[in-house]
Amino acid sequence: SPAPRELDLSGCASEPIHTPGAIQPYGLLLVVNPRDLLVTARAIPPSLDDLDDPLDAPIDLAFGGVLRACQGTIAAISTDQSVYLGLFELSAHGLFHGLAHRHGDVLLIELEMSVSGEPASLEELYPTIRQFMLSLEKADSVEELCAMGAAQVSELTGFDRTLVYQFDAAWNGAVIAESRNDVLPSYMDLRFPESDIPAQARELYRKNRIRLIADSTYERVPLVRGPSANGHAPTDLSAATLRSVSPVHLQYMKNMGTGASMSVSLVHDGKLWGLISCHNEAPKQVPYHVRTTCEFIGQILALQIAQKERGAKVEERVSRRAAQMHLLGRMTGDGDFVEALKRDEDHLLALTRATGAAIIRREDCVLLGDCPSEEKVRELAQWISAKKDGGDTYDTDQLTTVWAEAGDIAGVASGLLAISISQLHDSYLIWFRPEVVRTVRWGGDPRKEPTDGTLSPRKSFEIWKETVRGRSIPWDDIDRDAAMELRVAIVDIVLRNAEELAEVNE
Ligand code: BLA
Repeated sequence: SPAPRELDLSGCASEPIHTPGAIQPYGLLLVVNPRDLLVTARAIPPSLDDLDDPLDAPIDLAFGGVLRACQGTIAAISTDQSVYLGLFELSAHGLFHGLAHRHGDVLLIELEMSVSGEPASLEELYPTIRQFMLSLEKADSVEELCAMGAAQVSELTGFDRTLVYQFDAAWNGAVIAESRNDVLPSYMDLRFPESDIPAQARELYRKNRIRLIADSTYERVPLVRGPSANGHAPTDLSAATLRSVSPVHLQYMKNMGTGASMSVSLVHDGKLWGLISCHNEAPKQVPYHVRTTCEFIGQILALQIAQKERGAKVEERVSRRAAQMHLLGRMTGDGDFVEALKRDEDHLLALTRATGAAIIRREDCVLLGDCPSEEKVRELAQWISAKKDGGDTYDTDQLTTVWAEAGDIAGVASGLLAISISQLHDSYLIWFRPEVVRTVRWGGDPRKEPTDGTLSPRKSFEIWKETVRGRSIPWDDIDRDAAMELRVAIVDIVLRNAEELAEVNE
């Protein structure tokens, strides 16, 4: 299919990639009726076309009866189950891995070409898995875990570049770890828009945890149906290893100079967290047992990531609490809380992970770190006062879309988190966060990418920048809780000071 010249991304998520009606040519596929075990459709690549056509025959007769011995196993497969059938010899074509998947009323049987010199069994790879599990205990952070995962998959497979790709809350992604040789450029730290891996692809990858595109220039092998499949719905190839992939994605691969790619899903709590994504300049077929090992490594990694993230959240709350303690210490030691906060800018910003803060109290307007101008901040305080409807806090991660007067302050103040600090006057403490794009650098080497605006990582990066324009990193519950706790302390101190003052005046 031709390269899309203009990037109309609206259709991306509606391509039915689970029913491509074709396979990749590194094996063959039979579609079988689970009730009578008749072959209702088949896809056989030209390299294997001297084999007898099994269409509309019982599978025990296919290819000289190689599948006869496992007929019972095949018949017993329950729905949504995948089973490894073993190795099968197809006349002069050598050994093939047999895989069977049952989905609803359809059985898929794949015979995938083996690779010369490949590991003979999963047991052979077990020591590697064990070693990997042990080494993960030494990782201190999610990034370190991912770097170890990338290194391990790279060592097992020999891909030119192996990276870990993490999704954010809006399904944009970032490369957070990488292991590579010098054949392909580095993608470390690069950001990509949601549309690069559209929703239906993410949903498929959540369920089917690994996929291999062995040669991005392959000729798709059409699925041919016999008369018994006439009028049936298109065959769902979600579970098939050989599923032919989206032509849009194949174009993307060609544009970025990759001849082969493999990706392993990182899923936890039923959610796609990210991918281990591997690229090779030349075509590359990863042997079945090596792929299964990578899939296992992906599962171990995802579990460890989940555990680290939970730990990191606890640590984050502790560090906010420490900042809060510093601020409280100062405020109780100082007669005026504004003066106290002014003198501890670092902790005030660390409290909510902000880059700027403003305190507005009647005539006072104190600006700390990166803030809009005083005039703008005063206007903003008035807008917040009208906006928050009696609540004590207000926050947004896209000020320019909610406040028409925001003008050109998005750079320093795309995000704001405000607390009201007086019951009587419009007094506020407002924290600011900058536009996300400011916090990110483009680290890629554009040499190998087309400059005509067609699909490529560089183009994607441009699209990503558009999707996050005017947005900051969103505020989370840890930020909000820290802000609210400071508010309680301030109101308390102000109240106490007022009472003391009243006593003095009596
Ligand atoms: C699939 N897109 C993918 C996959 C990746 C990416 C990793 C999974 C398939 C694979 O393993 O190769 C994206 N690859 C990346 C990114 C990097 C990378 C971000 O190396 C960066 C390091 N893709 C587009 C656009 C569309 C699109 C604009 O860029 C929409 C029209 C579609 N991508 C698309 C589709 C799939 C896909 C449809 C699914 C392919 C399939 O499984 O059939």
